[in-house]
Amino acid sequence: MKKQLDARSITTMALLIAMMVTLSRILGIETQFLKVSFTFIPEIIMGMLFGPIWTGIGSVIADFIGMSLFAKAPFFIGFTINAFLEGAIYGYFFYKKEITWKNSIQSVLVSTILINLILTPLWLAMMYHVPLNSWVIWTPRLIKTVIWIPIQTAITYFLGGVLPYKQWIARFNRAH
Ligand code: FOL
Repeated sequence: MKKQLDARSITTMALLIAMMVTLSRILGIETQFLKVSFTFIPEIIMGMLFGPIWTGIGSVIADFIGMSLFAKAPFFIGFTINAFLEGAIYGYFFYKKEITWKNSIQSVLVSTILINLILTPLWLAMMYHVPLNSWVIWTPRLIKTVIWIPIQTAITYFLGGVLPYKQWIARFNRAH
């Protein structure tokens, strides 16, 4: 029984990682200084099912696979740290939890502030040797942030309505 569950977990992780790679590298928009994608959707699902540590690890694996298959820029470790933290954030807010407006908004605000407004500007300044207050870092980023916060919050909350998380939680309780 335990073995079977592990096999299913690995298969589910692999599928979600493949979705992350596809959404971020093929269906995502990437410029030198900004990325826009729906990668957070499989990350939230992974977060609900597997928790912060495994979602962090899964996101790092997706970053490695995506960079080795579709690199458009040299590898930079800062974005691997982003991947881990972003996965961990969704795991923290959604592991075995119901998705509500409250945790949807919280997860979007924490990831936006920490990842998009603090760490990514630092990584971009380091990677491209531009000053941290440079307009190329902030102008597109602030525009995206204002537009993206309501979009990401609404999609996150909507996911809570379509995903059968009650069945998943019941399954956890039966398995443990
Ligand atoms: N190195 C690694 N390890 N992974 C990458 O995806 C990567 N990508 C680039 C260079 N080195 C990499 C290409 N350049 C953003 C913009 C350009 C860019 C990398 C990142 C960026 O602005 N990212 C997001 C948030 C962070 C994220 O999702 O990782 C953003 O705030 O828009």
